[in-house]
Amino acid sequence: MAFEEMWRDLSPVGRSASSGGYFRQPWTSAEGELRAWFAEECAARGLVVETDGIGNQVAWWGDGDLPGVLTGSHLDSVLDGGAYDGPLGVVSALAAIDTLRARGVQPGRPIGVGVFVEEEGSRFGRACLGSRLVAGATTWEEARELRDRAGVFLADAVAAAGLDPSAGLLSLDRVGTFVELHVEQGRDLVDRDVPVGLASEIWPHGRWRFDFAGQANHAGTTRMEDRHDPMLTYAMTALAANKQARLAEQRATFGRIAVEPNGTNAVPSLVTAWLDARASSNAALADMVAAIERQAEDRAGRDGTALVVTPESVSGSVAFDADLATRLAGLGGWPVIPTQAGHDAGILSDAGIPTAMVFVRNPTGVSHSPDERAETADCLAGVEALADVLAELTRSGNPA
Ligand code: HGY
Ligand code: MN
Ligand code: MN
Repeated sequence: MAFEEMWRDLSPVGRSASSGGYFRQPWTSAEGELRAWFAEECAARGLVVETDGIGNQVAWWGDGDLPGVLTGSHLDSVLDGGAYDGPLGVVSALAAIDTLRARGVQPGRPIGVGVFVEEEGSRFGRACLGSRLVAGATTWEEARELRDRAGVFLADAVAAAGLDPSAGLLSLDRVGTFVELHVEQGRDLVDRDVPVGLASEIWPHGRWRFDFAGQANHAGTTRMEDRHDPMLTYAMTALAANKQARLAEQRATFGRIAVEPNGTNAVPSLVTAWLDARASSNAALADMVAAIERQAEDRAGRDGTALVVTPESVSGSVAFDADLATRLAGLGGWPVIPTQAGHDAGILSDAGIPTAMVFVRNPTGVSHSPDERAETADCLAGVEALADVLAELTRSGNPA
């Protein structure tokens, strides 16, 4: 089965020998290998790939004037990420085309397979950057100034990857419907004991940079009462965020921190930490982040430190097209469930394109981790489900 062959081909690309996790950051050699792999797989299927100026890719099966159905996902990963988040949607899209062809299906409208770059925002800090640029939710003028942790500008990283942003971006003009297959990042399908589900919504979520400024000083000769220690303000803020999320039954995480000068025997001058916050509604997200900020400010006042909070990548709630979800769920009696994970599907839905997501069961629910898994049988069930969805949306005479 092509799925398993493609999966085997992808498996070693960008994989860490020590952790077994993946480092497939955008515009790096590993991700460049994935872009080439995708082009080869499309060519092997007689599909002509278009690669835009920043590395987004699309290949269409069929032509004609009817709006097409685009499916696909992303190939980049978080730092030390899992194998399935992103690539499962791309491999399944290619395998679903194989399945449709094996079934003898002649789609009544074009089917596209797409790959969006920098979905994770793991290098330049903006989630779904590729799809945001294609959908016009972010402009190239804004994005080109983004810098990675080494200070490399996005424009320079793209050029260094052999791409030319002046070549422009993919067009969504041909896209009537978008369907993204994705490994579930949670345990809903496991608890329901079903291999496949559809998405109802994406929780609002975002990333805020907290800059805690203090006074560098000697770790030994500075009395505790004389310190202005930003590490303390950060530590209390991390505890406050966890408490606020638990009280509100939402999500808050500080997973990334940078300390200056990061010395062992000095009180730091600056601690920068990134809050990832998510909630079941826009209002609940705003309330929780505001409460965390208030507690951080209060603690800064007591520590004699200074705090600046900067929103870096915020996405409002996404309610997927309910009629589309109901129609597609009916194909297999699949449950329709919410997700707290952001996806390119959310960006295209916000751009006004009727969008659906197909989830594949994750036996542990673990994601953004080398331990992320999905059983092959469930992945193959996902391919069959995606083929059913694409057949339904492209059947002659059917609305997309
Ligand atoms: O971070 C997210 O929600 C997604 O996995 N990019
Ligand atoms: Mn992810
Ligand atoms: Mn993803």
